[in-house]
Amino acid sequence: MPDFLIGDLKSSSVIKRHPSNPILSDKDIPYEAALVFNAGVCKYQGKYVVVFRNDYGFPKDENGKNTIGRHRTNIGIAYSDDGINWDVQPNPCFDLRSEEISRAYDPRLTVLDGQVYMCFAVDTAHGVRGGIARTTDFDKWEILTMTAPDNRNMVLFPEKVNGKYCRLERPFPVYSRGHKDRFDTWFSDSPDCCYWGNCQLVLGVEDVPFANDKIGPAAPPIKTKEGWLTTFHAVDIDDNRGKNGWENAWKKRYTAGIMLLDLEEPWKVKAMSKEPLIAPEAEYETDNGFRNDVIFPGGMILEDDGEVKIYYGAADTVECLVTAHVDDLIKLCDKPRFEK
Ligand code: BMA
Repeated sequence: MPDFLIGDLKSSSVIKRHPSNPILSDKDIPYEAALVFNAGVCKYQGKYVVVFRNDYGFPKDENGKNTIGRHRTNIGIAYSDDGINWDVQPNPCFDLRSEEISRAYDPRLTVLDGQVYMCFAVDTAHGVRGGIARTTDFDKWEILTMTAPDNRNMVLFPEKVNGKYCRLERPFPVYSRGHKDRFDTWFSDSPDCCYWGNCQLVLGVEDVPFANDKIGPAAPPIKTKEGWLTTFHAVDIDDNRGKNGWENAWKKRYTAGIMLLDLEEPWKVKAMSKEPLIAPEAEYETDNGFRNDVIFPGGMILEDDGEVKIYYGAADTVECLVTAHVDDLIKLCDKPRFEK
């Protein structure tokens, strides 16, 4: 049992769930698909582009229904004119598998200097790694870097800061954090997107009042006058939770938080909200999913009129969208990092 329980959580009143939610699910995919979620989204050459995680090939029960068990993962791609209705391409666009690598997943997209960068997690025989690949056509990908294990949830900033590529990441130390999931959000930068250094702690799990387990980056940051505005995911455990979704006993809840990072020194939290931005409430977030009560943002787009679209995986099963005005999101960030 964690030291303390979090209790009920509500989403902020500044976000609106899109009436078309889920905006992408297995039914939209023209190849084998079961769980379509945790997508990265960007605007590139006049189109919205989504790359999404697709988990498929689950064992079936006697009625042909998917059951929990060994399965596979690939990354699919779709284009859109409005960010809501998607033209899903006939084949997946990224699938890393070898003796060493079992899958790549949880892609996040960033457009930087006219090219598209995709951060992704990789399960390997020797631990979880974070990778960054670059493309201009979503077909040929150049893998630029892979972290040492265990690390994932990497997101790249959309501009270099002081001439360096910048990223947020979530290494997961176990020995030194009491053999528990006490995981935090880190920053590093790089001259070439290959060699990374200047590692700095950004946000500790103890800084987030709605987490009692672990936190990590969510969607790549967007630039505002006030700072880099960015979401993060926060996890709380309650051992009283039991059967939940397909899982026999899923005791975690994933919410999304929001913070503003300094424009020049992006490892510094200028201000943050001490309340969740999105907490699981809608039926597609709380019921009938693979793992219910999971909100996992992977894409954030700032439109010219100030609307922010936040794309998130819901219940590890479908992809959803909330919108908010950028000024309202900035206003939510009203507390210093260390205030309880
Ligand atoms: C994390 C990752 C995410 C997933 C989340 C909730 O550890 O595996 O891909 O959405 O758990 O299951």
